[in-house]
Amino acid sequence: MLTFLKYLFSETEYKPVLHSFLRSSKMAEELHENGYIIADLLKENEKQSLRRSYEKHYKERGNQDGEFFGEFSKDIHDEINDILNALFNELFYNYKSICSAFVIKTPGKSSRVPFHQDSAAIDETKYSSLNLWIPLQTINDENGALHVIPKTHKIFLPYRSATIEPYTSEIQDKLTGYFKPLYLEFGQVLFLDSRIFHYSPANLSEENRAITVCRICPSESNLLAYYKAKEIENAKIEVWKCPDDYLLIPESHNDTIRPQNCEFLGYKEVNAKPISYGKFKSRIKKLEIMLESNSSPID
Ligand SMILES: O=C(O)CCC(=O)C(=O)O
Repeated sequence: MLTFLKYLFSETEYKPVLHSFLRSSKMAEELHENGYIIADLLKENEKQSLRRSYEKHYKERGNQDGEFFGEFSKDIHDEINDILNALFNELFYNYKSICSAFVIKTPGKSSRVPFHQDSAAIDETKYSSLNLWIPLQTINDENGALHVIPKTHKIFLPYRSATIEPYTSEIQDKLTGYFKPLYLEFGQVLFLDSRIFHYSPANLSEENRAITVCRICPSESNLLAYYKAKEIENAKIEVWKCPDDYLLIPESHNDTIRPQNCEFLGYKEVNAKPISYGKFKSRIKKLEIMLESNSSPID
């Protein structure tokens, strides 16, 4: 009964956990505070090797209107991790790299990536994961710069997936004027807590925009997938434990179906309703998040 009442009425305010696997406590604190860091860390030969690897693995799809998609495979993952092995060891300890891939925006309007927070891949009540985002050419206003609202990684529900209504669905239209574009040079490294509110406009340049993306987690965390059945009214969130190479296999790419070849761990009885605009405003005040407007101020 108590659990049921808690489920109906409570709205837990989750707090991000420090990224435990970063060797530099200064970096961990900066990431924890702002949700991202940009750093110059790669040697010229590492940048060029990533670019060559992308060119080798990229397969033209021929969509004239543009597209955003990933080139994923175990081979690509291993090749990227070989190139970045020295960097990973310099930056991380007690970590695992669960998916390294290339993501590509081909020129055209349909390459836009809408406002979202990434799906959760681990238990975020205990751990935080990190994305490295490394552009393989300069990022500018034309080719689809990643846009973020700094510090918004602190406003999240740990249970995020394609089948769970986004926590931000009621507020995102009101936040369009607060995004900051991140302009990176070829081979700079963006450390991203991908709970941060983010989107990227379409690539309207003439060339593909290609990125190396690596997802890093604490070594002791289990790779998880959350699933909510559409066909069941008030369905509970199912928790599935996935093999560590799950994101590298084709089965994982359809995240609108129940996870395949994973172990069912149980249900989460939580209030997974989207955050209201009123609640969002009181949360940012409490967290001292200053939204920097590039259009009209928040009312
Ligand atoms: O690369 C981009 O522009 C957007 C990436 C992104 O939002 C994602 O992969 O979740």
